[in-house]
Amino acid sequence: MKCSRCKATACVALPSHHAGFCKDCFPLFFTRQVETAIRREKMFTHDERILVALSGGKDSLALMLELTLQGYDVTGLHIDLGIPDSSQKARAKVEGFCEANSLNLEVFEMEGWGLPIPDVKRFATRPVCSVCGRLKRYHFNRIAVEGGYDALATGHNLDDEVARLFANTLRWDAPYLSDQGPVLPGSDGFVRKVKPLFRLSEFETANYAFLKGIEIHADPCPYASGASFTEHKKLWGDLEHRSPGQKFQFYQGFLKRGRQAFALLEKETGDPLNPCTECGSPTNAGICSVCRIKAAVQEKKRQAEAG
Ligand code: Q46
Ligand code: ZN
Repeated sequence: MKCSRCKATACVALPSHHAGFCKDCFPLFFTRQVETAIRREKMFTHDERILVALSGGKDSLALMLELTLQGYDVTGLHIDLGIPDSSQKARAKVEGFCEANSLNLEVFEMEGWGLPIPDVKRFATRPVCSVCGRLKRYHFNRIAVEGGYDALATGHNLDDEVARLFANTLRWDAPYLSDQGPVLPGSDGFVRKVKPLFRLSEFETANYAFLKGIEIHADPCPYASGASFTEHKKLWGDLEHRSPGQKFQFYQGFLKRGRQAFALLEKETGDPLNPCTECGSPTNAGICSVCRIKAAVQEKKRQAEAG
């Protein structure tokens, strides 16, 4: 196969685009996709300050590098979850990457905040991943708001978005369906959230990271259950193989025709938000769910230690 751009030997085949690219032209394709996403969805401008959530995986590091190369004002944010071995390794990859590329980085430690994820696993009543995910989103938002950033960018790719959309659709989960998309506008207490990689598949970001020589943290989290999202991704991999371009069409179709209907539905039922009396984050209860989870886990830990 020949490169669609320069006719050299292609190393990345992209059936959904009826194209293939060599190692020099593929990053240009990647750049164009990110540029298109930012422009069409009006994600942010070169005058704005962007906080980029960095887990250490291929997507977040690829995103950070690409936004830097495009001249955006970016700062990385890594949350150290405090999971033995795994968190040290992820953090080392993020720190090494930012140092090598002279990028600004903030690190937030869950242990220092009083709730390392191993405590959540041991003492929370709900599955560790659902609490961990909530805590991460809470801190990403809080740190972005407190730091006066204009937007929070995450490395979600097309496969992540399609798997999530599919799961939400299977449950007809209206609140989640009304909120899903590449841009979530900011509002009181909430920073604007953007996903500049939403046009690119996991395969494409992996190739970009590889061709750019990014060293990634590839080990799965020891607490990951995998379950439904991974299954959905496999299913979609099959569909995409049979009918290239299907994933993107499904997602774009939702954005153009589905999302609005759910947004209208939710507008009428959404509860008003007030600042949490403990931490100041927006909530529709007096004390936000994160402050309640934190207090409950710490209390259970105290009881366990007291014997
Ligand atoms: S949610 Fe669950 Fe992840 Fe948190 S506990 Fe690990 S697997 S890190 S994306
Ligand atoms: Zn709170």
